[in-house]
Amino acid sequence: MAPIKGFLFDLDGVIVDTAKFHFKAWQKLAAELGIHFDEADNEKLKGVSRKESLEKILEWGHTSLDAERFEAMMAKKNDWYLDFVKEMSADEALPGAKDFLAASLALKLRVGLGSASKNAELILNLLQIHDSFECIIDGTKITRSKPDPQVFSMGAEFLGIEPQSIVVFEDSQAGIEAARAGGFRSVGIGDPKILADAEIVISGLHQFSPTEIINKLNF
Ligand code: B16
Ligand code: MG
Repeated sequence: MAPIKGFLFDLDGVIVDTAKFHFKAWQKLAAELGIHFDEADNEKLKGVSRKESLEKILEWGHTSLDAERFEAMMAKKNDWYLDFVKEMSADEALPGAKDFLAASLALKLRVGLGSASKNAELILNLLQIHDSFECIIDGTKITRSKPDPQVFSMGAEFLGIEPQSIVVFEDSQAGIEAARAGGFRSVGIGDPKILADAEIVISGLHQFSPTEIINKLNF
């Protein structure tokens, strides 16, 4: 087995719970469009880009929008989302996330971010952990969404490490699929039933240290 040299972290659901803000904003938008939108629908949008999320919501509502209205609705959702995000304080990182990042860096592991979000840099700055990441591959840099492995492959390229030596930490099914498709090691964060394709599934970054994760993957 190749030695593990780096970690690539997803943002929403791994480092911070911004899914609750995405949910509130999409629900408000869906209501305005007369479309039902619940927590189960929101689950299907995890790791999915903003554009594809709106496409799915419109599909579920059996409706469509012209290009101009589509853009306006995406902008509206993002404004509402950012209103929630801007209220976040630096201590809103998920339990254990900051310590896990610090411990990874102390072990001299290479650390990067692989997120579908176009707001990733802003969120990392708000949480005061921007500097923990050697590379930030986000929604502003990619052309293909998860489950395409592009976001993680770009991270691996930037770090100069082979995918089989990098562990991807992901909370979404699409993200785990992307990690596997790109040849990465994978750790799912959340429900083992939803993340059945991950090599191991943990409840959060508070549960194990980086060394314990590496030992589990090498076992
Ligand atoms: P934005 P991740 C993803 O973040 C979210 O899980 C997904 O729900 C969201 O639609 C997507 O980012 C795009 O976010 O509207 O901020 O560009 O899990 O890939 O970190
Ligand atoms: Mg996520």
